[in-house]
Amino acid sequence: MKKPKVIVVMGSDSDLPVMEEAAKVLKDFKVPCQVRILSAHRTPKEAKDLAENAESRGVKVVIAGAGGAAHLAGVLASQTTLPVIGVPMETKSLKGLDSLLSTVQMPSGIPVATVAIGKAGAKNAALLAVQILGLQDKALSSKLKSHRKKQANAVKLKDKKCRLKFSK
Ligand code: RP5
Repeated sequence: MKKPKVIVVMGSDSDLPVMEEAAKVLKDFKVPCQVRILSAHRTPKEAKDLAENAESRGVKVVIAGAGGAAHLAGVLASQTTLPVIGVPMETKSLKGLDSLLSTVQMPSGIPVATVAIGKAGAKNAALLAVQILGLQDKALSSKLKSHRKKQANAVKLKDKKCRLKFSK
């Protein structure tokens, strides 16, 4: 297995259906990643160790998803100077607003780049990681540019179909 450049961490296996969207995007871009289940509250020591050792292992970006009292991204960010991207999970009781606020409202000095709640956030977290890695990797950056073009072309096609349908 190649050395991971990105670590995708989540607070529970119940976060997996959302966080695997991040892993899928990284796989599509052929970015080696490691996926872990570690909790800021249930396995704090393991979470701390992971963040402390990530940089020396060659990791460049950490993506952390958690729900409810979502402290995982913040706790990891407190133990490393690598960029940490936080993904708030949607929750039953508060629809993810709890996760969003717990992840985004970091005190000054320890940033967490927080993305949207749920699957869109998980995908964007991975794309943001690719953008960060692309600063030092031209091939990856040009893959990202062609991904954007494909995405735009798909929307243009939908627009064309839509115009045709309603012009009849
Ligand atoms: C958080 O608590 C996890 O990230 C998860 O979103 C939430 C609920 O965890 P489970 O009770 O489903 O394990 O730490």
